[in-house]
Amino acid sequence: MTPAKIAEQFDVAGRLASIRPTGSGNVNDTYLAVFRTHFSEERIIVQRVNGHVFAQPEWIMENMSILTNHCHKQLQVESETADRIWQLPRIVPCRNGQDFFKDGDGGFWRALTLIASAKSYDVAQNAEHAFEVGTVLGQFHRLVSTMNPLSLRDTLPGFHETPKYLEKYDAVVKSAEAQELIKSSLEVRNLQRFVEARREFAHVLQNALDGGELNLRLIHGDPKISNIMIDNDTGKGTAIIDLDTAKPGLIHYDFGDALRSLCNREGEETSDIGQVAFDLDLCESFVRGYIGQARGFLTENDKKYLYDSIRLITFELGLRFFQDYLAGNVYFRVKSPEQNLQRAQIQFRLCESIETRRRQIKEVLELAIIGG
Ligand code: GN1
Ligand code: MG
Repeated sequence: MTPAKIAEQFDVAGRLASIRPTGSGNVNDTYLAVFRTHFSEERIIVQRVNGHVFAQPEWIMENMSILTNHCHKQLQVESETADRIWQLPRIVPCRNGQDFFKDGDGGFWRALTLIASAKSYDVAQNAEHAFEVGTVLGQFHRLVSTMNPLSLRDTLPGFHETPKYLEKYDAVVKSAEAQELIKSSLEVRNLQRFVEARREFAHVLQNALDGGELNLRLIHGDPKISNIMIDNDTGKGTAIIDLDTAKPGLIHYDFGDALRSLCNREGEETSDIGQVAFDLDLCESFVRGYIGQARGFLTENDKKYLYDSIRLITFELGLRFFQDYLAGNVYFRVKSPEQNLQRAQIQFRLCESIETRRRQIKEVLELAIIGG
C-alpha cells in the first residue's frame, strides 16, 4: 500500500491533499500528511514503526496512550498558571477505532497530531535555544515524575543500559565479518581501543541503580535536540516529540542525551570531525533551563551522577553506531556503508571532549544547581 492509501485509513476530516517524507529519524519512516476540507486543513504525522527495532509495536501505542493521557490532564490542570501553551502529540486513531493500522505486508502504521506552528533543529541556534531545550526536558520529567514508572511497558529491553551494549558489541566483534573489518582498518582498531579503555566506566549508572543510589523513573529515551519543538512565534519550547522510547529507566540517560546532542555544534552527521567539541556555554544555558523545572524532584544522588551521564550516553551512542557498523548496518538507517563508522567517530570524539572538560562541566552543573 502507498503511504497515501495508508494515511487515508486514519480518522481525519477532509480529503488527503498531499503526503511527503519529513524528519531526520534513524529508525522509523515519517511522513507529513495534509487533509483539506472546503473550509480548512489538518496536518498529521504518519509513521511506519520499524518492526526490526520494536518487536511489539502495539506496546508503544499503549505506552503512548497512557503517557499522553496523564500529561494532557496535568497540562490542563496547570494551564491557568503556565507561562505558555505546552503541547504533546496525541494519537490519531484509525477509522476502525484502533490506535494503529497494519498493512498487508506486515507494516505497522500510526498517526499523531502535528505540533502547531513550531519546529525543531538538528543543531543549537543560540543560548536561548539551549535554555529552552533544557526547560522542555525538565518540564517533561516533572510531568511524568508523578507516574508509576511501571505503568509503562519496557518496549525495548536493554535500551539505555550501557553494559548491555557492551555485551552485544563483544558478540559482534567475534564474527568473521567484523574480524575482516578490524584487520583491514587502522581506524576500526583505534575505535576498538577507545571502547576497551572505557569498559569499566560503562557500568557507572547501572552500578548506582543496583546499589540503590539511583531509582527507576519514566524516561523519554530519545530527547535529542531534534525532538524538542520550539514555538515559531515566541521562540519558547513547546513540546517534546518522538515518544516511542518512553519507558522505565534512569532519567540520567535523558539528561545526558539532550546535552550530547545540543552541545555538539557540528551536529551528529558532520563531515568535519576535527571541529567536534562539547560547548560549555550551551551546556550552561541548558542546565539552567532544566534545573528550573527539575529542582523539585532531583535527589542529591541524582545530582551526583549528572556529569557521568553526559559522558556515558555519548560513549554509549558511539558504541551503538560502531557495533552496528561491525554488524553490517542492520539497525540504524545509513546512506553509505561507512556512515555508522563516521557517526561512531563523531560521538567518541565528543566523548573525549567531555572528558577533557570534566572540571568545567562539573563547575557549570554545581553553579546551576546552587544558583538556579
Ligand atoms: C535513533 O530514529 P531516531 O533518530 O529517533 C535512536 C536513538 C539515538 C538516535 C541518534 C529507537 O533515534 O536511540 O540516540 O537515533 N532510536 C532508537 O540520532 O534506537
Ligand atoms: Mg527516536
